[in-house]
Amino acid sequence: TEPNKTPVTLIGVPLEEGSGRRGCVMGPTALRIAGVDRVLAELGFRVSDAGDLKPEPVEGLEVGLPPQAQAKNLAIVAGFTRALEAATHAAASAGQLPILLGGDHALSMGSVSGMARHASERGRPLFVLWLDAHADFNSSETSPSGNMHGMPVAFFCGEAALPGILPDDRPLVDPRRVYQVGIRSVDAREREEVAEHGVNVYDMRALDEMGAAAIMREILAAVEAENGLLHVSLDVDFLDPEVAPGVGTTVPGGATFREAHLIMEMLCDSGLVSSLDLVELNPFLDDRGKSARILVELTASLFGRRIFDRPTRSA
Ligand code: 5AB
Ligand code: MN
Ligand code: MN
Ligand code: MN
Repeated sequence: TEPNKTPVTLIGVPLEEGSGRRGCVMGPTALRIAGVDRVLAELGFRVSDAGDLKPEPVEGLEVGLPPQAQAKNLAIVAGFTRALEAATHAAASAGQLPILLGGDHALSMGSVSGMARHASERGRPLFVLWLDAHADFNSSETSPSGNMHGMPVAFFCGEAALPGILPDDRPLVDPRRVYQVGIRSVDAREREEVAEHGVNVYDMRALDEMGAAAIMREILAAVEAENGLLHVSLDVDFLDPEVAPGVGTTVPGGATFREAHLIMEMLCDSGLVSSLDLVELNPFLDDRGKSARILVELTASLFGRRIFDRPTRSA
């Protein structure tokens, strides 16, 4: 292991109750079998594995919801959110880089909130790079499904109408510091919320027209300009379903392997990434471990695996 590299902590999150179907509970195991710890160790990182979280549900929160609110499995998701907020914050505070092995995307309610607390303690702004087919900006009032994996961005921006899960005075993420790439499926009311709150959206058309490199240069420049920390949240459905079929919410027309790979390489070169979610992997729907392996490949690129060393070039 190399002493100058930030040690990595893996946190397994066997959560599937935020999604509408079974299977994501197997995600952490599939990612370990695909070798996520091994590739990081080969790249010279000290890797510790915190194992899988098994928090108790938090009952009784329904009473605080607005009328007509829908939030399925709120007690279970709330238990994970509290536990993950604490675990992610603790790892980052101890000088480690947390990697959340999901688990459905509701887990980002906790991981990003924990990083927001960490960043605010350091006096630095937290930026979020959201790689996803979906904006995940529904609230308990706007969600068409009630599935909480469609709400995490609204939650950590303080807009999900889900009181009582975390303290009211918790540090939030400014939606203008959220950058979404790969978006191609947004609900009607969610679209209005995203625009109203100033979330930066690079949808699939932007990815086609600008290319991944130009998009990443803009995002990384914004993070650098404010000396921010950058949390990366990678939803499997960011990728095209032909690349990564192991996900419950496939949307055609997603990112290619090469686009995703370039994004990871540019993130690595930036040195700005503070934390990572690998989410929505559903091994039950996967094709012989293909999607788990691709997530591990992308993680390796994000942490420095490269084909050839190249001279550092200015952006
Ligand atoms: B994912 C939908 N917008 O809220 C909803 O996979 C889908 O974490 C959410 O991005 C997809 O139910 C959540 C229709
Ligand atoms: Mn998502
Ligand atoms: Mn998605
Ligand atoms: Mn609003």
